[in-house]
Amino acid sequence: MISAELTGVLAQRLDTAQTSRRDTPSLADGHELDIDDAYAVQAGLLALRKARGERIVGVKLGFTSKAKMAQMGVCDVIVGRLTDAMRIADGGEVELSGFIHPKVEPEVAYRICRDVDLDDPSVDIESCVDAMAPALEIIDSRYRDFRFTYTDVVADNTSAAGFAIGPWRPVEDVCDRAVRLRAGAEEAVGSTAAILGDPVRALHALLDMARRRRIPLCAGQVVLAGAATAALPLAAGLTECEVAGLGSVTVKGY
Ligand code: 0L1
Ligand code: MG
Repeated sequence: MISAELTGVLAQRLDTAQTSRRDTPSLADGHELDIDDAYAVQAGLLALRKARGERIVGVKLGFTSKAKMAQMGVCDVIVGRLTDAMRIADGGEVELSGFIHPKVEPEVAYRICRDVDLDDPSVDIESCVDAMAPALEIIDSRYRDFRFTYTDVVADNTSAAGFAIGPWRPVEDVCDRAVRLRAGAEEAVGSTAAILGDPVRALHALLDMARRRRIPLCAGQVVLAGAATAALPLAAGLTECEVAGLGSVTVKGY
């Protein structure tokens, strides 16, 4: 376990990388972090954002596909936090120079409608969400050349950098819906089944992680359930995520 002082130093290093748009080497080059250390650095990073006036508006899950878990050699999802500064309006503009090397993922979002009591063993997480929507997540690893370890990415708030949510609609079963991501000239197609087999499982995985990591889940917050395809580079021009039956959400890079 690393010291509180080093936790603060590493959080500051990642925060500076994000705010200056200059990448940083893997924390694993020189430091041995375990997963608890990594979440502590993430908390330090969030504290720095809050000190600048940002508000937590949601949570996100990462490594929700078998392919990504296998690539990272892990069998657990990771969780990060979304702030109001990361929010982009549906159809809104995104300045590419505000990031280091941004990529975009097509996702499904849920809206939490009541505070979740993490200590209530009988809590029904599915009844704590009242709406869902197609979503885009912008990820922007702060690590040089995308070279990072499992603990690195957790410390880096799971690469969270931006998100846009399409029109909310009532929650329905979307276990295997076609998903299309267009990002400039590139396109990726997939299925919501890539998100833990069914995006609703992301809610249960989130509850488990929130209990283990004491992450509050509050009414009004957004949950990004995970990516339905591999990420594409965020490019100038139109980026669109379309989920069959749910609709679409766009942003415009410039
Ligand atoms: O799936 C996710 O949202 C986590 C992304 C973290 C890894 C990356 O930056 O590629
Ligand atoms: Mg994601």
